[in-house]
Amino acid sequence: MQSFPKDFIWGTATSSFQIEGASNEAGKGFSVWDAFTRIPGKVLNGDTGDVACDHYHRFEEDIRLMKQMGVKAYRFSISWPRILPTGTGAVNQAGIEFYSKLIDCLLANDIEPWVTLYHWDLPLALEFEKDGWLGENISDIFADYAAVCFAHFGDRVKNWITINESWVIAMLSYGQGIFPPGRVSNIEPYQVGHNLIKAHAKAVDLYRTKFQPSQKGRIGIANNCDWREPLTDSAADKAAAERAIEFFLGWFADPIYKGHYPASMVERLGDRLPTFTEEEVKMIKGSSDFFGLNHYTTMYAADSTGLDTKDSVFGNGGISEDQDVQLSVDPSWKMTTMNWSIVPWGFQKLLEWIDQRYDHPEIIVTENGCSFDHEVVGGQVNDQERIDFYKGYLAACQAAISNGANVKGYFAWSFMDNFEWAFGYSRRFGLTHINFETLERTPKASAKWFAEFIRNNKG
Ligand code: PNW
Repeated sequence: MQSFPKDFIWGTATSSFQIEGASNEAGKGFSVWDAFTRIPGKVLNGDTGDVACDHYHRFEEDIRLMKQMGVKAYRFSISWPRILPTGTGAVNQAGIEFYSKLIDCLLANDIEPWVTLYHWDLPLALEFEKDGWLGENISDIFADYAAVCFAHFGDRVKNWITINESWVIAMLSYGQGIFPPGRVSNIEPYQVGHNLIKAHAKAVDLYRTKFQPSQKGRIGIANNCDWREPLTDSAADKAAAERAIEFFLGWFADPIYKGHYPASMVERLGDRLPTFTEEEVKMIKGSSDFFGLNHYTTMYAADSTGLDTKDSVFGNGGISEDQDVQLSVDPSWKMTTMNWSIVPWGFQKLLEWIDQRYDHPEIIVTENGCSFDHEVVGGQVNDQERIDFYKGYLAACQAAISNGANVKGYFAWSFMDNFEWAFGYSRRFGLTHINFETLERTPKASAKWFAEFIRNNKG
């Protein structure tokens, strides 16, 4: 494999609810995930985020391990209810102090903080009082919270990500109902998506006008997308695959890079798709300093016009009928324990698709990784499958760069095993193994491999 550019950003990523624990400590308010995990049947084995990886108390040890891994950057998220327990109003000083110490410790170890403002742990009070992401003023409320973070941490944080995976929030929380608030609708996801885009743009506008001139950082958003490969060479299947990616990534990236939703969505959704005012378009267009991408897998896409795909297991959130796309996988593709197929070439194609559609943006891969459930044996975790995954996906990333894609950074998901949402602790994405009973950390073979890879690619 060719080496990566010299200034390439190598990092690992996590999120607050998935690792911190201390869910009811030091003034923190509850989030929608604290509540959702209490509803019987929502999370596998009844797992909660009460302790998680106990990162809140062990962050220094974790940063030591990161340092050993040689990463130059660490992407983590701020828990909104740890900063503002009810979502608005008074600041919880202990929350500010926690993230302040975390940031200082990273910088002292030459690790650049990449901070996500929202990785799904909405303050519960906002769900009760303001209808969460469906609420009319939620985008302003989010921008106010963002400003608190810029004001307290922006002197040291130079890389901001507003929202993690708007698609997941819209589709899994309001389409399929498998994430909080657990709603099932084919209208609400589009309203929520609309509010998320406005929230992102308002936070960016505030950063650019009030903070960026003195703090001189960058701000963007992290969207997720799988690759969709046409099942056959037919024009109908090619159009279906394109449409599927537009409904996935174009939904959120087109407004930011082009100022409007994809035509395929406008045509198919009619008045279920809200519209932006001219003033909003001005604020939204150009509101990302880099293209954050989370990528995990690939599926085939076929045109399913006229077929009932509503109940398909591969439907997108139970509202796949909006797209008329039938998804499938090749049975020869190897799968992770999430049942996500390992298809490195899909990653290359997606990076090149983004490069072309959005006119050569700077791409930061804000998440890529896999779940395999290897345990500790004789003090070691031999996760060869994870090493093979990273080898394949990093080669694909390199190939996209060789073909001209402007990829500038890569964050492995995840630094350590953690709370994998509806799957609880039963899925392991980490480069570091966690024993969830003793909370002992053990770097996996993949962590050593990744460290070596970074070393060899420093140029
Ligand atoms: C992302 N899907 O979630 C998140 O950013 C992480 O918090 C999470 O741990 C990681 O990927 C692995 O799941 C996703 O259904 C959840 O397509 C679901 C989907 C995609 C990403």
